[in-house]
Amino acid sequence: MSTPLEKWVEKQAELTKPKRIYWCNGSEKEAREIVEIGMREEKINAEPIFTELNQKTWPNAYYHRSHPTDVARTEQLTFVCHPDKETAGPNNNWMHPDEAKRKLIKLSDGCMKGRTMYVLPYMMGHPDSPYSKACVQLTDVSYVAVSMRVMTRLGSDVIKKIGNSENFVKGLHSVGDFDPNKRFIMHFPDESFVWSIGSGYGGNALLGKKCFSLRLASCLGLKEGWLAEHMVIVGIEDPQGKITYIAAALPSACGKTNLAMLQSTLPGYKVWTIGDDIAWMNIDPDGRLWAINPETGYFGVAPGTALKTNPNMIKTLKAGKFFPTLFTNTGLDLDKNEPWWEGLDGDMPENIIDWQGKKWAPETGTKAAHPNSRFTVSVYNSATLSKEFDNPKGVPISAIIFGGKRTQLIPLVVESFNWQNGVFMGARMGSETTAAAIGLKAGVRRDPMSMLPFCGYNMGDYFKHWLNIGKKLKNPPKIFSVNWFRCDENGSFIWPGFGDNIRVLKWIIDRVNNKVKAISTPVGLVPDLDDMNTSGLNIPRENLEKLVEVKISDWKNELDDTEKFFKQFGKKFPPELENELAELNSDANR
Ligand code: OXD
Ligand code: MN
Repeated sequence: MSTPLEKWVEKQAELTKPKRIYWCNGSEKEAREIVEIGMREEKINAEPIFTELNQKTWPNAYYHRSHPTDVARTEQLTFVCHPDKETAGPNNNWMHPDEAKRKLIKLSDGCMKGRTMYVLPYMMGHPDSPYSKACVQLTDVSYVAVSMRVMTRLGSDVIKKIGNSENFVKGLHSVGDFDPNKRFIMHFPDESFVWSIGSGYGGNALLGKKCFSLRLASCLGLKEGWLAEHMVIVGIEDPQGKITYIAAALPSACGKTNLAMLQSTLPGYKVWTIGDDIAWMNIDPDGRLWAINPETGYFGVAPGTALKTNPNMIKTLKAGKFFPTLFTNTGLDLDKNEPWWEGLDGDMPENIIDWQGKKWAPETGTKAAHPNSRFTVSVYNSATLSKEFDNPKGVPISAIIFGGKRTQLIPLVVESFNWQNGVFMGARMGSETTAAAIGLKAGVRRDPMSMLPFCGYNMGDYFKHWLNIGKKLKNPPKIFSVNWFRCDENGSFIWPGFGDNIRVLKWIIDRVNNKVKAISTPVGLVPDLDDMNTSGLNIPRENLEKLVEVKISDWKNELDDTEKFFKQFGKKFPPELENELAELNSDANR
C-alpha cells in the first residue's frame, strides 16, 4: 500500500512525466553524485549546470550560471491563491486556486520530460523542535536539489517522520523551459502547497525558503498565534560574557548577512549567528518571544562581500566542510578558476569572464558579477555559528529591530515607546529598492517589517496579528528602528556600517539591560551621543548629531507617503496604528 506521500509523488509524476524519479537521502555521497550529474548531463542554454571551481582555494565549491532572464525573484509572477482576494490583500498578487491550478496544469503537462524528478524530503527547523515542519519538494534540476541540502535539513528520516500522514508541506518545482512568460510561483496556503514553474532562482525555486518559511508560514502563524518573519537572529556577547539575543528585519540585499556575521570593532563584543534571513517566533509559557531559524544555510549576495565588510563570511565560504558551496552568476577568474565579484579583496584578476560567460574588463562599463549574484553555503561552515543554533527551543529575543535603506531623513537608531508604537514603526518602514527582485521602480517603497514581498495574507490582518502578539507577551522585546545608510550632502555614507554597527547594537542592548537613558522625540527615543561608543570613528561631531536628529517638520512627505500606503488596507487597517499616525501628523503640522 502506498503512503499519502508516495501517492502524491506518483500523481505529480503522471502530470510532469520525468524520465526517472530519484528519492534523495540527503547524504554527502549522494550530493556529490548529483553535482556530478549537473556537470556531465544536465544543461541550461547548452551549458552544464555546474562547473568545478579551484578546489585548493575554494574547497568543495562549484559554479552555476543561470538562464540570463532568471537572476532574481519575480514578484509580478508570484501569487498567493486564497479562495478570496480580500484575504490575500493589496500586498499580494491574487488568483483563485482553481484558476491557478488550471493554468499550472497546462504549463506542467510533460514539463519534466527527459529530466530527472528529484524527491527532496526536508525539515524546516530542528527535527526535535515543536516548531519544525516536515516538507517534501519535487524538482527537475540538480542545482535546486543540492541547494536544498545546504539550506534545509534534508534526509530520509523525514520520510519516516511523515509516515502515513497527509500532513506535510508540498512543493512542486520545475524549471520548465525558463520562458519568463510561462513563469509562475503560486502559493496555496489552505493546502500547504507551493507550485513553481519556469525559474531556477533561489527565491523562486528553493521552496522551503521564501515560499514556505515566509509566505505559507506567515498564514500558519496567523492561525496558530506565532510569527514568521524576514529577520536575522543573533546573540550579542558583551565583555562579561552575557549574551543578548535580537532579531532584525531588513529588506532583501540590505546587509542582513553582514549583520548576522558581524565582526565587532568594539573590544570584548562578539556576535553569534543563529540566522541571516528567516525567524519563526513563538510565545513561550514564560511570556517571552523565542526564535528559531528554520534554515541551515546562507543564500547571500556575493558583490561587496570581502574581508573588510564580512571577514567571517569569506572564511565560511572557504571552509568547505559541508558539501557543497555554490556560486551563482558571479564573474570568474579564468587563470585561477575562482569566483570573482566586485568588491572582493585583492588585485583585480587579468582574465575575467562575466556572469554571462563573456570576456570582461572594467572598461566594458558593466558588472562582471550580476548585482544579485549569490553564494549558497552551509551554516555549519561558519565559526560564528551560535552554540544554540541546534537548540530545538530556539533563543529568547530581547530586542526586535526594523531597518531599511534610507539615504535621507531616517535616524541611525530609534527606540519605540512601547510595543504598539514599535509595530507602527515596523509598519511604516520604507527602503530604497535593490537588485534582489526584478522590475521594481527605483526610489523608496514602503516595506513593512521587510515583509512586503513575503507576507502571505492581507497586511492589514498582519498588523493586527503583531498587535495581538504584543498583548500576549508578559515580557515583550523592546522594538527599535535602524538605518545604516544615511548620506551627507555629497552622497557619501555618514555611518561606516559593517563591523562598526556593533556600536548601535551595544546601545540597543544597553537600553534592553537598562544601562543608559535616551532622548525623547516625536518618532521615538534616540541616543544621547555620550552614551554611544564612538571612539576611534573619524566622523565629525556635527555629522554624528545629524544621524540622531529628528526635525519632525521635515517628516511631512514621509508621513503622507505612509498614509497613502496604509489607506490601501481600508477597514482591515488597525485603528491603533491610525491613531499613532494621527499623533505624528499633528506633531509634524504643529
Ligand atoms: C533573499 C531575499 O534572497 O530576500 O533572502 O531576496
Ligand atoms: Mn531575504
